[in-house]
Amino acid sequence: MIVRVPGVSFAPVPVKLTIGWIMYIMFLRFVQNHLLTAVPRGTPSDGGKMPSPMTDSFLKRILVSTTAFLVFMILMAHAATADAPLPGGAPPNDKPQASGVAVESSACPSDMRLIAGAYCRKVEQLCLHGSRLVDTGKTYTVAGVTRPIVTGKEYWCKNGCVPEPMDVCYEFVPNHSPCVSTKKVKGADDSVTAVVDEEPMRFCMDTFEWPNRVGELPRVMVSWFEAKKLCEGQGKRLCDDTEWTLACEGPDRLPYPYGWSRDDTLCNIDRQYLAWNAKRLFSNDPAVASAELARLSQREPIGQRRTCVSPFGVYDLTGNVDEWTRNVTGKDYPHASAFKGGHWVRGIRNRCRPKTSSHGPEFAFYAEGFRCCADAKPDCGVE
Ligand SMILES: [Ca+2]
Repeated sequence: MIVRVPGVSFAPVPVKLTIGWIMYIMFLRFVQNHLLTAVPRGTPSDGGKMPSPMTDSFLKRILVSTTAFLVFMILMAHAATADAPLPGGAPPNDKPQASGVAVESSACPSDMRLIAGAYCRKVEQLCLHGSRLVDTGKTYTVAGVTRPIVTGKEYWCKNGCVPEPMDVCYEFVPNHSPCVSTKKVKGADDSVTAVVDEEPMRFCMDTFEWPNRVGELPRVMVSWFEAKKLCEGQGKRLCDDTEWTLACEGPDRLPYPYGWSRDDTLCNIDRQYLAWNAKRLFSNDPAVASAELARLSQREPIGQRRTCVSPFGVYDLTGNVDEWTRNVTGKDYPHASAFKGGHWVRGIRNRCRPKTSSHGPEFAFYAEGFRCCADAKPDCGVE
């Protein structure tokens, strides 16, 4: 990890070189105009005694030139090293956050991120390859190689989460996620025009899964009702599924928070399914239930995986634990509750767009958790 000191920025190397040269030339000019000309020279009035070239003026020129050269070399050395990575370099998978997106703001509490942007109702994302492919009959050319464009029908964990080949897209057409027109506007002349359906949003989201404290395990076995109550106890609320999507995909509407291709090294996803025992998991004996939960759990402590971060700086949105949201896009049908992001088991959604709304708000399970959102403070023009 490269440590940056807040408030301190370093100019690019070419700028530093230019500054170094300018300072060097200015320094020489200064020496020439003020120091060297001030050196007393011998005149006939002083008896015609000229200073020796090896003593006064000449030695001072040598001294000044050497000093200026050393200053120049110091500046060049700084230019060459200021942007170099720290010894050892960045650790594997330590992906920097997307640039140009404000992730810290006085509009939100310190443990939340500001999410500000436009949520698109429907996007077009084309899957290049995944499991259970459906050929669209179209082709796509990358680096001179033409390949068929296929789409993947999304499958979620079925039949009691029996592991089976899931329909997962591993690679999307990069940089292709246009907002598709879904709304029609009727004109004065009764003409109908399709318009892009975008909704501006500005809100705060917990940086991590609940309890949003680094080092602790994210909470599971919590119903939608309980999650809602816990958020409200902190003056927050559950996130809408639309808010969750925007926080995950960022302004570029990425399929995954980290990019266009699925990567099981960046987030806690695609781990092996373990058969669960209902009697033990829901036992009235807390010790038995706790032991079964511990056996099943493959969740990671909060803040451990620095690579699973969205363009807005929110962590572990896809994977680790599935997250309760308000089912806004489904207009509370069939339930007011919806899961977003998927959990650690192989083949689960783990993308920004899909949701699961088939579980009612009483549902609580071993890989299901939540995080909270809140309204942002008014924008005063300073963030
Ligand atoms: Ca998650």
